[in-house]
Amino acid sequence: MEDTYWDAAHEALSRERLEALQVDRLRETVRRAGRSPFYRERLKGLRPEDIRSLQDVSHLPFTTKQDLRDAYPYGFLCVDRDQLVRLHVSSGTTGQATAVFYTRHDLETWADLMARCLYMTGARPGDTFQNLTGYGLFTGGLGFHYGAERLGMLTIPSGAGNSKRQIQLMKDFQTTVLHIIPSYALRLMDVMQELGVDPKRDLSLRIAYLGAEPYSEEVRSRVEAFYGVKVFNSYGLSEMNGPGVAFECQAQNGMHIWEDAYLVEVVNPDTLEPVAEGQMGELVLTTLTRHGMPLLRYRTKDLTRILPGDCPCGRPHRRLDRIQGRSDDMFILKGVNIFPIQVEQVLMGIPEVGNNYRIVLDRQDNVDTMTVEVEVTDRIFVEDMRHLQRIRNRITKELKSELLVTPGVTLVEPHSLPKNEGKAVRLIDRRKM
Ligand code: ADP
Ligand code: K
Ligand code: ZN
Repeated sequence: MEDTYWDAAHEALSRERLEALQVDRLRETVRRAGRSPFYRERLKGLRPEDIRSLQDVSHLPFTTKQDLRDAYPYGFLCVDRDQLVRLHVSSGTTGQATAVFYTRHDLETWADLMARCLYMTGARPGDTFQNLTGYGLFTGGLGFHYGAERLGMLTIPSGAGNSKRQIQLMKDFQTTVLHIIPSYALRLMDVMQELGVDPKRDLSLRIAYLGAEPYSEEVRSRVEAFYGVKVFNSYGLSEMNGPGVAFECQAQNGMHIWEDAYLVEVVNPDTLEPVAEGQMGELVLTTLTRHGMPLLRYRTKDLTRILPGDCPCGRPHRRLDRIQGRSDDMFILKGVNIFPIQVEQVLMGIPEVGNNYRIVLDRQDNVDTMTVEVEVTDRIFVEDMRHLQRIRNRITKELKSELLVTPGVTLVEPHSLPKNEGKAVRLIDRRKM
């Protein structure tokens, strides 16, 4: 028991006790939220005592990213300014930034949630943890950092980039656990191959946490096979602290969302009504333990579903399926709805495909076109035209059967597509330019 759980009181309780705790915490959250200018206005008339069951969450207002922008910077604050010890600003992948504030209590509970995630995957004191994500305003850096220290791992705050030094650090300190965003994990793979480093032979890695952007099961397989690690999916967003919202356990089958800290809803993004159990929809989250800036029914725009059934690990916290993307990532081509992740899934399942690709949308003579630019692996002779033609045909055929439209496919040499610091830019939409 002690060895299985970081926080048995919150990880190993019954579903009934968990839900009772949620109701208490929801009531307390409504009380706290009512102190902010934003919710004082939105909650008018609704009293904390009106929350008697989990169903009563339906009486609460939704909160959107736009609400956070409009109330920037302090409109959501529920405590005096002197109670705050940290702020993060969302990286603003899709528009103007928003701020999130933390009290000391909020940082403590966040670090504890993170430690819980890492411990669940088998990380222990004695492990060396290398954090290869950006520090600074991106919550992935400091979020994992404090969780790893809380657990008691030797923590290397190496940050993103500088791949040669990363590899050197892994060697010198026998790094066993990594946190890395998926696109960088793929890129670092190329660098290691160029340098003749074989992680299974030369390094001591055993666990890698991948998250912060959508990636497919095929990328997980590639990373696991190359680095010789188990990959655990990690989900979070700045508005909900950052990482540590949902995390995979050793069953590696969906991410337990910590329901003692977050109240989960999955809704139809058009009607905002709850979807049927197990159906895909927009994830909506309410913070249950936050003091500085509680958020009620925050619309994440992330599309996922609750996986049906219990997890073999026995935790009562329900599991989220892999995030398919944000509703704003979806694009429409010739009337067909497409998520970039569908393209990735096809590409990464084909062995001759390298570790980088991008999708270019354009408009020619008023017709929308889609071209997928694909790096081939080092192992392909780029002079072998017939082989290349076969690969191209296979990619085209598999994409067509997945997407139901036929994209153009351009094969390019290894390492020739632009690389990004931070999250990958996989979709270039020139139709509106
Ligand atoms: P920004 O919104 O500016 O990108 P965040 O760092 O808060 O800043 O990003 C959170 C978002 O990242 C989530 O809402 C989700 O879209 C994406 N994300 C985080 N973790 C994952 C994951 N494991 N799989 C897919 N997408 C993820
Ligand atoms: K992110
Ligand atoms: Zn589990």
